[in-house]
Amino acid sequence: MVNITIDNQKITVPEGTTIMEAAKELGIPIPKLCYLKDINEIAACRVCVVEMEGMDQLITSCNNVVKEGMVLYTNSPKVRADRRKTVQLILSQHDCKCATCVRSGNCTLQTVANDLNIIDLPFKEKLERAPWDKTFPLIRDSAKCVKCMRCIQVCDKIQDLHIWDMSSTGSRSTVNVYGNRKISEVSCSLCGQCITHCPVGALRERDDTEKVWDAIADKKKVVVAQVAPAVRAAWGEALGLSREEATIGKIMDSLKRLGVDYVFDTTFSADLTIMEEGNEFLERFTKGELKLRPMFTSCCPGWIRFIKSQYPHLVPQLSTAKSPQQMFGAVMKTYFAQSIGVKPEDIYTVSVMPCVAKKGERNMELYYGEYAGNDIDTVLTTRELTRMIRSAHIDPATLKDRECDPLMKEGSGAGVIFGATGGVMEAALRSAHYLVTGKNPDPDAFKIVRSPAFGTGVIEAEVTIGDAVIRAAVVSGLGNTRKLIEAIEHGEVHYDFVEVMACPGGCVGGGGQPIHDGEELAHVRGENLYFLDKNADIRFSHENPDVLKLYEDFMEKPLSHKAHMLLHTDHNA
Ligand code: HC0
Ligand code: SF4
Repeated sequence: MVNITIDNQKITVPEGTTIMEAAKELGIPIPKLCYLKDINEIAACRVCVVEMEGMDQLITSCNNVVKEGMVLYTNSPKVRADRRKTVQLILSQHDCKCATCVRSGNCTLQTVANDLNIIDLPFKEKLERAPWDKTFPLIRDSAKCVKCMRCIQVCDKIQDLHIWDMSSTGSRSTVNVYGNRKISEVSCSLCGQCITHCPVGALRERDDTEKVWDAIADKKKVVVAQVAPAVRAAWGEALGLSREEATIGKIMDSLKRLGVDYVFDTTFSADLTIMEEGNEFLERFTKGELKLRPMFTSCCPGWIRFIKSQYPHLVPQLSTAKSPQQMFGAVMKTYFAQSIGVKPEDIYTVSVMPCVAKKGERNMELYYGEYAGNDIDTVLTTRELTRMIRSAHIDPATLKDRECDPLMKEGSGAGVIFGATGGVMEAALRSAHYLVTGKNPDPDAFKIVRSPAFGTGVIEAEVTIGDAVIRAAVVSGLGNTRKLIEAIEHGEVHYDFVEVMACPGGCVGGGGQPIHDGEELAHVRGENLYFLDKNADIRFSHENPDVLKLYEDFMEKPLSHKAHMLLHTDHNA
């Protein structure tokens, strides 16, 4: 143990503790901009400097560890002057148009500057303006980049994709797509983890809210929305609602108040996905198509982009099932459109997702007799939904619980847990058990595939269903995924069915979710989804009455010709 003094308070902490961590234990939050535990500990911003007795130079507190007898000051005149100057210099290279920034009110630089009471900028403004393709789902504004390197480190260390890099040297050094390429030319998975780890507004999703406002205003369009499982676990964070208050029913109410005509829950089509993908798996499994083992899940578009660019030879091993988002779009423009007597082209489908990659996935084409457009017309992230609610001046406290519209009203608890890593696998195993044995298992029989630490590694399970043993694996985060695939390729591990989600912890930790700088909330949000599943009336996808009715009245049966046309896709195309 090490004894030190910080701001005249004594504390004893274990060896190896950083000064910043020791101060935090004393209730002294040292301001920081670039630091991210275990990811970015490079002390690039120097905002976290402290003064050490007996030393002239200030030291950074995020990457220096305590030494016996240290006497430190976190807020001395020297520290304050230095920190102010550092932040003023950063601000001189940052486009400070806070009123038009998506991160205003949720920006670490803004908070640090406000806390230091900086109201004048003595340095000349020097902004970097690099071109960017504004049609791409991920937008970078170079004039806002503070060169903290978090995007580079998250993409390197967590996602193992290396999209971002430093370019130029010295005072001109900056961040850009590696090799100064265009973002659309490189293998960006669109997971959006760089966005959720950016401390400012330099990275964001393409804003598509105006497209939805236009569709709502268009009298010819029937606007039909769906809301993904993981959105319910996070949307209230940005609106000051507690987890208990922020129900899915209130999202439905808010969408209706925005002017959306019909509202649905993606858990309906998550159940539909289980019917298609579960049957597809059992077919591949029992036919013993060894070269197609393992079968990989196909619902995460970040993962689909990853496998296509990094391991194209494995693409045939993907399930052909479309994701729940896409399946729902196809069902809305056919079965649902027919039921309300509207042509597919007059249906405008909107999805609210925790995800940036879904904005790319939405382009999937829909054929219904002839080409009928895209399954989905516009994808909004959870953050965009909360911005629409705010811009419509809806007071969140006035929202009421509202049910989904008829025909596709129900969703099971199995569909809800899709939003957390392991959820798709667990839902699939619950229904596979029924399909094979004709009996329901205990709904929690397969909870072994839940991740105890949400996205820190691979979960493996051997599950017995009837006479068969299924070797399952669940992974989230693309760095973890790469390791798993290498192990599969080298014959070190053998699986029948593998679930992959690009974002650590699954969609609950998605790149479109509300941002809490430096705080990873996938775990808390995931627990929320498991709580909802535990308390759901229906816990098996194959018991969703609206899904069964869809098969009876329209889709015939899982894997029917119609189901193949509308609910499956060729990933090689
Ligand atoms: Fe997900 Fe999904 S679980 S990918 O993370 O499968 O985005 O929440 O909507 O489509 O259901 C995201 C979340 C979905 C889809 C579902 C799947
Ligand atoms: Fe999108 Fe979810 Fe995949 Fe992340 S894990 S890329 S949020 S679908």
